[in-house]
Formats: sequence, C-alpha cells, structure tokens
Amino acid sequence: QWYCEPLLLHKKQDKLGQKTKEETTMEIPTIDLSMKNRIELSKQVVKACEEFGIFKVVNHNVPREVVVRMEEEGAEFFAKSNSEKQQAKPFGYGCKNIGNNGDVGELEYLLFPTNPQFISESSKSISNHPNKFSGAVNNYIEGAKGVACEILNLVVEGLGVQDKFALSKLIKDVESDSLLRINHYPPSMTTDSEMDPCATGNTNNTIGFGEHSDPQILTIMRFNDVAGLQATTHDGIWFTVPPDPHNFFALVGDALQVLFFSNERFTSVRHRVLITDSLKTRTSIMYFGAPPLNCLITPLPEMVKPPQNPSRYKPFTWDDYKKAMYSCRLGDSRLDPFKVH
Ligand code: GA4
Repeated sequence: QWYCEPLLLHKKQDKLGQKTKEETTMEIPTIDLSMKNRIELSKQVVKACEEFGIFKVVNHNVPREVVVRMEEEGAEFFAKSNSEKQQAKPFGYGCKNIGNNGDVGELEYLLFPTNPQFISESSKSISNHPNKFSGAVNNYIEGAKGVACEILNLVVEGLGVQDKFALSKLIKDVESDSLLRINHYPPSMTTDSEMDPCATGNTNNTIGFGEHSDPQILTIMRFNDVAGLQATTHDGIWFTVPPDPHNFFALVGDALQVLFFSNERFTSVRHRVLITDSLKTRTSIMYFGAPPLNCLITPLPEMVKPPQNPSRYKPFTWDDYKKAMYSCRLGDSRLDPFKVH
C-alpha cells in the first residue's frame, strides 16, 4: 500500500539489558505529501499514527536550502569553545543534563521556544551574526510547522472530525508553546574534553538520549546521515530508523494520544538515541508542536461517545501537564497520574 522501507533491528543486547530479536525486519510507513488522492492520503496518515506512531514524510515541500542553512548554523554554534557556548544559556544551551531530575545523555543541545520575538531578542547570545542565525531558525520553524499542520489536518480529515483545523490551529496559535531542539551527539571516539565538553572517550552503543515519548502533540524530526534513532513497536520491540537526511520523520506525542485516546486510536511512540558511530557527529533537529499553555487537553468531542467510550483521562491543561512532566524522569510514563481509575 505505501512505500515500504526495511527497518534494521539492533542485533546485540543493548546497554539497557533488553534483548532484541535478531535479523527481523519491519516496515515504517512513508507518507508522500504530494499524493493527489486526499482521502487515501488521510487514511494512510491515520493508519501510520495507529500502527507505528512514527513515520517518514516525503515530498514535504520544505526547501533543501532551509534545512542546510539551519544545519550550518547549528554546526557553527557547536564548534564554538565551551566558554562561548555557556554564554548561550538563555537560549537553552545544555550539555549532558536533560531536564531537572538527574537524567543525562551523551549530547549537547539548544532548546528554545519557537516564538519569533524570543528568537530575535536572544540571538545575540548565540551568534556573531544574530540576524543570519534568527533568519535561518525562523525559516526552519515555518517549514517544520507547515509539515506538522499538514499531517494534523490529514489526521483530523481521516478521522472525520468536523473542525478541519481542530489540531493544526493549536500549534499555529501565537501563544503556542512549541519548541525547537537541536541535538549534537559528538563522535564517540572524541577524547579532548577541553575542546569538546561532552567528550567521554569511546561510548559506542551507549545511550545518547534515553528512552522517552515526546509530551507534545506532534514532533517533526530531521537528522543527518548518522544512524542512532530507535523506536519501539507497540509490542515493545526496538528497531533502528535508518537515516534519511532529505526527509522528515513525524512522531506521535502524548498530547495527541490523549486527544484521541478515548477511541484508543493513537499511542505516543517511545524512542531513544544510541551512539553507534565512533567517527561521525550525529545532529538532529526536532520541532515539537505544542498547544498554548491554557489549552485543555481532552478528547475531541467526536472521539468520546459516553457511556460506551468515556475519556480515559481527567481533563488537564497543557500547563498542568508541563508542570507534571518537569517533575518526572525522562523515561517515566507521565500520563499515568492523569488517568481516570
Ligand atoms: C522529551 C522531549 C523534548 O526533548 C523535551 C524534553 C524535556 C527537556 O529536555 O527539558 C524533558 C523531556 C522532554 C520529558 C520529561 C522532562 C522534560 C526532560 C525531562 C526529564 C524538550 C520535552 O518537551 O520533553
């Protein structure tokens, strides 16, 4: 039905001690946004969200140039000295520490809100050419947001929800709490800790970013030609997602799970990054599409038909969820406290 791509399973027992099946192949759905038959396309998107929660998006219309410029700005920033990078704290620069509760990964990153005013005001802390930096970032965000909105519109169409923009309008809102994250996983053989604050010697097959689901509605991810991303099937089998630097990957987040959960349609996808390449730097860029803080995260009306199909969650705002998630560890099942028992 859709263009299929074999997924390679990680063959060894990994550092988390979980055994993975050997030599099994799987297929990740590919969504071709240039497909003319909109009804068929929306069905494919819903199926991909249901069955995998992660899929590739091709013919997305984001110019190559936009992605290349964003990559160059990221590379320029991460090549700076440690003390220069520390100046970028207001822009969400981090090294190894993830969140506030002791999680660590083998990476450096920038993590910041997608609000253009924040970006233009803070770019001075990050680049000697702030306008060039903020221009590249804003263009990238517009492109990734466009892909996210198109996917969300297709989801809504595929499920027959009346308000065609019920989901995309949440991330288009000027108050949207969406984020951009640029991750930089240094090659595992780097040992010069003065030049590279993340250097730890040989870290082959260690965890670059631990297992988690993304809390937001939808993530649009792009990474360079270095492998490392793994996701789980609904049966808990880990598989590696082969790189495709020309295309994006879409990931179902916790908020999308709740918006449809009463219908048991979607589950947010658990994923992680392993460092498997000892010589090449892995870079990834994630757009996390989120609603405004005061938005109520509760199933869309068409998705709840009580009493046969009551909501599995107490209604909560995105702000409530954010507060709860920052008191959690990375791998926690953060939705559990919101479940109706
Ligand atoms: C996971 C997805 C995004 O990278 C992120 C992460 C956030 C952070 O790095 O600050 C969190 C993590 C993520 C979920 C649980 C909390 C918060 C780290 C952490 C331990 C930016 C996000 O939105 O949630």
